[in-house]
Amino acid sequence: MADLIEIKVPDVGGVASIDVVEVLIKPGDTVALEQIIATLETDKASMDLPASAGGTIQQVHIKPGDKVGEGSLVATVLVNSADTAQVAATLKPEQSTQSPTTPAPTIQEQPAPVKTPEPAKAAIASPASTPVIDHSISVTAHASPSVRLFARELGVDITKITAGNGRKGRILKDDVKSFVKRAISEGVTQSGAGIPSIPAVDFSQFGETETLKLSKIKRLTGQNLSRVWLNLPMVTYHEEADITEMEAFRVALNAEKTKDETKITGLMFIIKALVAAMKQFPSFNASLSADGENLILKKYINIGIAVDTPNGLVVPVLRNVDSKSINQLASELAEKSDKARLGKLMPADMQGGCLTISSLGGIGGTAFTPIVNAPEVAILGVTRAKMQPVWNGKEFIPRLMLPLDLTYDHRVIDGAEGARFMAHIKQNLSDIRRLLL
Ligand code: CAO
Repeated sequence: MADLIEIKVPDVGGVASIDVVEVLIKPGDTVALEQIIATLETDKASMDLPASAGGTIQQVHIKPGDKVGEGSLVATVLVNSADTAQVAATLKPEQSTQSPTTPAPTIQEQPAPVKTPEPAKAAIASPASTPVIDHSISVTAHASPSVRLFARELGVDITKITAGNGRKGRILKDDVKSFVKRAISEGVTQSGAGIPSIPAVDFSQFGETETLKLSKIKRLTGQNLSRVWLNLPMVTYHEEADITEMEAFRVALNAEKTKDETKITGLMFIIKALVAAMKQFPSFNASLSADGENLILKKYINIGIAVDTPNGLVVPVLRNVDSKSINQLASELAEKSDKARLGKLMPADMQGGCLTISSLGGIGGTAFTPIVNAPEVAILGVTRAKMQPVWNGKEFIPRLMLPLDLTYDHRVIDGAEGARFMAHIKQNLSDIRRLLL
């Protein structure tokens, strides 16, 4: 059984002429009771018109630009009369349903009786009432309550949308969608994604200043880091590896080298230990698919190395690291970091990384929290090794301890897995013979 119900403009405080700003339904649409179906506007207020009945829209009687008044027909909707929950509670009893014994005519056979429930009240947003709806929204943003709600749900600060495509610059749902699309394609900037921007300050009022243009690398890195920071739930786990023996071996190896040969730094052993751990824990050599539904496991191992250059940070990638010797890795990194510092890296040199190492060990530090180079799922930070007294069960002995920091994407890596991964790296660095196993 089905009834045709008319949805009409309710009493909006005796205003005779109301502009139709936006119509959100078309014939064939299914609407729920109280779903917003149109936006109306008077000189003083804008309002969302909710459906006073839920069902399938048969006809829409208004269009943007029309003028309507109380009682104007907005739409007719076919309601399953058994479903009383789909008609506004204020529906008068005599208008409600047919006798249950009367077979319901199908639409093809005979037009259904037209019933008019008392329309649900329109949600009105006048400038005065706006702050009550959302304290964070400026009263100057020209948008209906449903568009404001839509913007809030997407985390968009509607005041950042400067001009809408609706009448008199009104912000429409499509304007909010376009704003979000733009923010995504441009990368998340300080003022995007609803995050309050940092206010501009005229520093010259406090003293002399000089303005330097950021390098392209710095600007792009900044955008990428902000995007990662906002998208990834990151955890950083700290560990220390005893590299006393490894360091002695490294020094001995370097002593054998001629002055033209590339010296080996501890980083080469760290790369090797990292690769061994990635083989043991494949979820670290993976990326989440863009929809977040799947983990893409990689069967190759390329490691990105963050290199500090005068123009900013770049990350050249060492390829197929698992099949290269320590000496090969040392020469390749020396070549790539030289190229990086001369600004000669090609885009291909920086693509295809599986995991990144950021080593500040040559500079100093005790710990830091590097940011994952997404879509990779983790990054290994390294700071300066130092001699420390370590308790061996009987006495304190001097050991060279290397601080390690692993930041991981917690959507992919669990805390325990992160800790095991680091334990594996620590064990291999503490006894590099294990890397042969
Ligand atoms: N502890 C103690 N000493 C260390 C060390 C550590 N963890 N790491 C490096 N060193 C020593 C090296 O042995 C070397 O000593 P010698 O000159 O006596 O041989 C010296 O520090 C300089 O090493 P290096 O930095 O030139 O070489 P590397 O292989 O360790 O690192 C590279 C190469 C490219 C990673 C590095 O030069 C670099 O650019 N680091 C900065 C990366 C960065 O900016 N990260 C921050 C990114 S934000 O996340």
